[in-house]
Amino acid sequence: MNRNFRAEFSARADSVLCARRRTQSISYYSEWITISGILLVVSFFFCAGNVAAQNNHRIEMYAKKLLPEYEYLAYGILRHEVTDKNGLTTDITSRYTTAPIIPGPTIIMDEGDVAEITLYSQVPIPGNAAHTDLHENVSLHVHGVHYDIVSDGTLKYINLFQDEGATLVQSYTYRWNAAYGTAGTWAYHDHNMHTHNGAEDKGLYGALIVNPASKTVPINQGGNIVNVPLSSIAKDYILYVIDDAFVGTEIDNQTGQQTPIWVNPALFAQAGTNVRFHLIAMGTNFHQFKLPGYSWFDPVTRTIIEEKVIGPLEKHVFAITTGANSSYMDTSFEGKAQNMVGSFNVNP
Ligand SMILES: [Cu+2]
Repeated sequence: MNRNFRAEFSARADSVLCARRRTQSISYYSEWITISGILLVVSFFFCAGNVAAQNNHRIEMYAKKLLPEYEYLAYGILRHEVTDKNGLTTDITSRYTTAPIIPGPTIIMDEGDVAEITLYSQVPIPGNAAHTDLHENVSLHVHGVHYDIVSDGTLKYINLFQDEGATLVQSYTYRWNAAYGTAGTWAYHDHNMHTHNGAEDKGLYGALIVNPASKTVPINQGGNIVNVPLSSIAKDYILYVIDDAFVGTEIDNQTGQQTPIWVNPALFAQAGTNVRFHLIAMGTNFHQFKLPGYSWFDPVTRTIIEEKVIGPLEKHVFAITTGANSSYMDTSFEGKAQNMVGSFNVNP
């Protein structure tokens, strides 16, 4: 209800603004053909950009045990439909594997999009004597984007309002607003299961990518920072950096297909293409990330770097143009001790 209102409101606001700009430019037309022509073109592009940006996502997810015999828990996707501003709906469920995965499914939105996500609990698995509490909560708590208090995904103990999670007998629906200014890569995770901080450490975590409305990505090209089109990013690698390993998902942007690649995965790319890394740290350790032979743009210091220290709950997103084979690694004392390294294979 609230979401529909907001979507409709902003759709109207956009069309009013766009109409006003066009009227303005048309009134100039009689006097200065050139100026009005420029204004018309500019306003058309501005409006066209707004029209393209705002999508409505309807997502159904579940949480369950990764495998019946494991203690690990994981999120999976049941359905993901996207309706654009023209009312055209696309079902993109087939981009995901149907099995539960760690990290959980990567949810990709554009800056300006809204999402409605219904979570179902399949934890505990019926018949498993170890966990049979029908009231056990599992939730989605997200960072970075906007939401109302009912979509915090925490327990009443924390939010002082209500338990915001799914149980075995009841689903829960969250609304996320990837408002302008929220572009970035963000964590989502459970906040309710077993403890008041959730079962994140058992595998209930995933990533949300909010792609910028500018549709560009900064990249280091021979020491210069160049903004390349987002559409030129051939692959996205999600690498959760946990205390003793990298845990990953690979996204092929030509098909949108998401493939779980698990622990310290081998990454593959074609030479001369642009790829983007999304590192999200979880746990308590500090990590020193390196990809020898490569340097990249650091959005925080706005300099070109070749290593990055990532602490608990921090994230680091960067894009590179692929050249030679390499390995990504955590070169901190702890990272070396745990052999936190994976190959980066570039096919010529
Ligand atoms: Cu969190």
